[in-house]
Amino acid sequence: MVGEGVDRIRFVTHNRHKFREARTILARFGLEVEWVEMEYPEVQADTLEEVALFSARWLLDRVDPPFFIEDAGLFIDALRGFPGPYSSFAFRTIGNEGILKLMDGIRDRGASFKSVVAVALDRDSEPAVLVGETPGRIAESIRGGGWGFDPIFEPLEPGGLTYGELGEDKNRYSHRYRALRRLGEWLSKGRKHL
Ligand code: ITT
Repeated sequence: MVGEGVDRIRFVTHNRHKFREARTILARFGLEVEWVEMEYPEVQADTLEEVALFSARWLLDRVDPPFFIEDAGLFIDALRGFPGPYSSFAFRTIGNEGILKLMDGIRDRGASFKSVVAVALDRDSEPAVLVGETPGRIAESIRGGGWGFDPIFEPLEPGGLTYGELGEDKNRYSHRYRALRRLGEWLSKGRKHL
């Protein structure tokens, strides 16, 4: 069955934090991850799924499968899902301080972090899409280290700590963990577990 027996897979990303997290998470499933540090075109679309699928199809002609890419986004309830698919732009422009300013005086701090992984196992089939989502809230202030939005996002579980404060434990609760767990289970046990 396609997918069974894969024990090594490429991750195409220019983000070394993402690569490190993916390597740690997928090692638990006996999968070795090879980093392909490469930029690729990203379409501007309303969903992360569309963005990830477009990029994976483009990469199929340029990178040897099996490989995956990942597109992530922070969706803030009170801002009607903003920045969502525009998270990269929002981080580069207004940053964590800007997000906290937008949330000034807003009591509903609900948010979720979403990860969409597009996996290409061979050249002849359409890439598969796996989604992971972690519900949480936007902290009142910047707390902890990490990268990106880590210091302002508090996952509901384990509660009270930002991704930045969780350190390595982020990889037990994160959106990336939830999406990649599905990839790990699939590749170690076969397509029926998708
Ligand atoms: P790629 O090369 O894989 O596309 P990227 O850095 O462009 O990497 P994304 O578009 O997936 O990453 O992420 C959108 C934004 O969300 C970006 O600014 C990231 O810094 C941030 N982000 C994504 N995952 C995160 C995480 O686990 N913790 C904190 N911030 C994260």
